[in-house]
Amino acid sequence: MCKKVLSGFLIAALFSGHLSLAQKQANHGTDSLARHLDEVIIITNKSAAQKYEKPLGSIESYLEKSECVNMVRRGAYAWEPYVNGMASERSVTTIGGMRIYAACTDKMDPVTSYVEVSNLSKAIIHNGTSGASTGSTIAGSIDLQPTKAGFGERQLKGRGLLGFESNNGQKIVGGGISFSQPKWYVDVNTTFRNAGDYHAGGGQEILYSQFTKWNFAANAGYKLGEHKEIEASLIYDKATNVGYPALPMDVSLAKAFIGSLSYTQHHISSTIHLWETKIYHNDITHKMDDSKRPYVPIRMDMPGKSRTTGFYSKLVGESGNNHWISTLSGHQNQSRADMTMFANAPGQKDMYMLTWPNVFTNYLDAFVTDDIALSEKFSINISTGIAVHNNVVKDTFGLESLQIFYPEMQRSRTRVLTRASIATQYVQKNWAFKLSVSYGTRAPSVSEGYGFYLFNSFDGYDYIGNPMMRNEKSTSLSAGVSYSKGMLMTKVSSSVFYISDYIVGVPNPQLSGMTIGGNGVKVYQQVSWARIANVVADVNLHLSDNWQWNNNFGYRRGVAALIGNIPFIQPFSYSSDLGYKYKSYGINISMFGNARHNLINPQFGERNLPPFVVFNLSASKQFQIRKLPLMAKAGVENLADTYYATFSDWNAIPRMGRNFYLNLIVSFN
Ligand SMILES: [Cu+2]
Repeated sequence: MCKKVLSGFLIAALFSGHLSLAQKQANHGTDSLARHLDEVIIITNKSAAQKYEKPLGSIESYLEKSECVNMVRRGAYAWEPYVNGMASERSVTTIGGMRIYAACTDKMDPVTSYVEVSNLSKAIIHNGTSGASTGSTIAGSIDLQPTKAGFGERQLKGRGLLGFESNNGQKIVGGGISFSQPKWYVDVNTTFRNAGDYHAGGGQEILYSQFTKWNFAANAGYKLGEHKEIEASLIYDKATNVGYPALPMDVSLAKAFIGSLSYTQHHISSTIHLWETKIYHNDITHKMDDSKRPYVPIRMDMPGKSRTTGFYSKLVGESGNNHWISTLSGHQNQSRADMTMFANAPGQKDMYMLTWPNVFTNYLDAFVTDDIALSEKFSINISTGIAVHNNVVKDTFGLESLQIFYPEMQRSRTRVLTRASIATQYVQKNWAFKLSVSYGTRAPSVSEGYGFYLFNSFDGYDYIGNPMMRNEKSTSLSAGVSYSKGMLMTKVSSSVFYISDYIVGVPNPQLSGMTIGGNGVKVYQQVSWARIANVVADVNLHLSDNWQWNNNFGYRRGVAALIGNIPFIQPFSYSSDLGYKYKSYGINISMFGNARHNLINPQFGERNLPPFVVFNLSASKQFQIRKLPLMAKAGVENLADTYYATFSDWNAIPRMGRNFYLNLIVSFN
């Protein structure tokens, strides 16, 4: 049945003309096939020609434009990336190749929440396991690449940012300065955001949706020799008073320190072009807070902590028609979270639980990828990786608590994770075809393996981890075809993931819940299979030098044994964007919409959602003020002030209503 729907959709997508808000950027910078298979989202565009983007939008709003990423929202801040319809446990997100583990048991702080658009140059999204150099994965990986000044001509550059949004009174202030020399460089940048509650379409105030975020980043590099350099980087990010309207708790503090030191050597030999080694450390602090909520059944304190120390060492080379990259990487993470429930009545005892029992993850990974150009038109990419993954429950009280459910559980568990993929690409005149098969495995996450009574406010269950689970495995097939001629550029691609030993929470009626008013307890189990299919299509028309019309369509379908429909799966969605530019002016009108969300799973708290469509409008102008270039962009989002919620909105909290914004970027060289 699914097949029929998909092929019907493919035909419909090929021959109709809807539109896209998204500006997709294929990476044409290299002839390597692996690069062709990636999706690259440009974040800091130095030419400021970002006519389709809100330049000072959040990093989440940039990622949301990717065809394989959906963002699950629990409020106005820190959205969770779902790659190919799968939750963040099934993908790997890195910042400059660094592994970071979130510190919140309720997913309030995905890795993407600790960076700012001003310190990122681009996001590289790998589909499935091809190109997954950063670790074993099922769904794919996202690598956020930091901006840095780099070595070069002696030059001092600066940038100032100013933004305002009417709907939630968001104020954005930032700036950066960089200095380059042939032998060294240094740059710093900072961004501050402060927002109040937002208002849904129609004017309803969404209480507890405020946030304050301060981000600081710095990079420095020094050339030890003509082809040898060392670089250091630092990101400090601090969010305070963050409301999560879809959850019963807020966050008083989410803080990250992310630092690295790297050594790079170029032109080592005729076959080895580059050797790069990085060591890194990051420290994440997370404090949840319910003190702002007027009524809660019981007051709770739930702090979490995550620390990761790691390295990677990468060799890039070429021999004959082979372009290869080999990566050795490793890290150690420590995740700990606890919960204190304060007694309501005097004389009662407070209750204390370790929700993440000080779990250490030790991980060592080897990965090789090779692009082979078999002819001018035909190329093949082969990649394979193997990792050793070990978990140790350091806290004895936590271990004993879990052993009540799993008496045979050991303190330490080691597993081997493998992955491999083969991809081919054939280019003929205006056509390009690609086909890939990949296999990937993953270990259960800290929550899935060792979580202890983690409340999920969507389905109302307390979740208990299961340390006895096997690896989750996935085989995926993906195919794509693109055609471009004259003003037309069109692309259709599809992927299907067959997952075995799929990890999911299953109700256990024998256990009683901890959360007052909850529905009971779910224990993580493995069901025999799950299938997720994705189809995306683009139809882009370069109508003239002044006019560009982009259209994008997407559809996913996910089903698993025992549970039926997988939650948070995107229904048919479409977007369209018509842009006009003339000299230093730009105007843009865009729309996006979803069909009815009715392939839902009520057991996971999902509800039927009506279809919607929203419209946006923007205008930009490049000024020159005393020789300083100033980019101004003003716009309105959700023009008709439509009230709507999408499949990816936790507890179906409505999205933002009409919002006017103004972004100003001034630069000097
Ligand atoms: Cu949290």
